[in-house]
Amino acid sequence: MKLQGKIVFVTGASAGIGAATAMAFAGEGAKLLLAARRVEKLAEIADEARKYGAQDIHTFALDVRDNDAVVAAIAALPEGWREIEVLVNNAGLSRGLEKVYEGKISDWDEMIDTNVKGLLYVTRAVVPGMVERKSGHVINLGSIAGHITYPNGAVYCATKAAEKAINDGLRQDVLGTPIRVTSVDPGMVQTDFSLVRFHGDEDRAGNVYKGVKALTAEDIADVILWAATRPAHVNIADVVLTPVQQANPYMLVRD
Ligand code: 8X3
Repeated sequence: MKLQGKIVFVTGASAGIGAATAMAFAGEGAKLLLAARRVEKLAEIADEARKYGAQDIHTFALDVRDNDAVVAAIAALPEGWREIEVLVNNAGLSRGLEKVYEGKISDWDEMIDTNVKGLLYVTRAVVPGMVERKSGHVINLGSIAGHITYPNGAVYCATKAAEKAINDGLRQDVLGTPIRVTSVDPGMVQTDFSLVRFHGDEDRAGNVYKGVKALTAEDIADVILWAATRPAHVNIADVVLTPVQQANPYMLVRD
């Protein structure tokens, strides 16, 4: 699939995997629809993506947890920006690392509302257009956490297990159309993921990556782009990737 001039919509595009994904598709000459809550960060990402070769860029503020805002944003897309070819459902986060019986309800709400409900809201708003146009590719960000649950991570793992079920279910539901559905499921990626998980505790977040050559946001963007650029008859269902030093959430070898 060639992406020159195609519209690629990335949620959570202001940092990390979302921002790296914007650069990867920019390099293919795509037209980028970039959304995130932080519009100032998004403006910086857009400037950078222009240098990478994006044909055009449209940014807008979006909190995927707000279905009314999602529906309104998609309905308000300007002329020339409505035919979304690739949707990268990247917006997501982890909050807290605690036993279920000690976890913070507000952390759970944030994770479930973003990783599960937000992903569903954006999918529900965008995929009907793909079905109508008989063209499109949904790429969801999963995690190894959706395959194996780890202690103190039950709720985050549950959101990623839900992502896996939604990814598989959507692929079944669009069967008979040319639409493709892919999940990209990383292990340890060095981004702000741990800083967000630990509510800004830099020491704790830094320790997560100590002695490990973790995956980078660019590694993940590379896989997303690879899935999107396979021939139109090829659907990559699921890609699981970890650093070489990590076998699964339990098994990690540090230097
Ligand atoms: C990120 C991977 O194992 O830290 O989703 O949850 S993990």
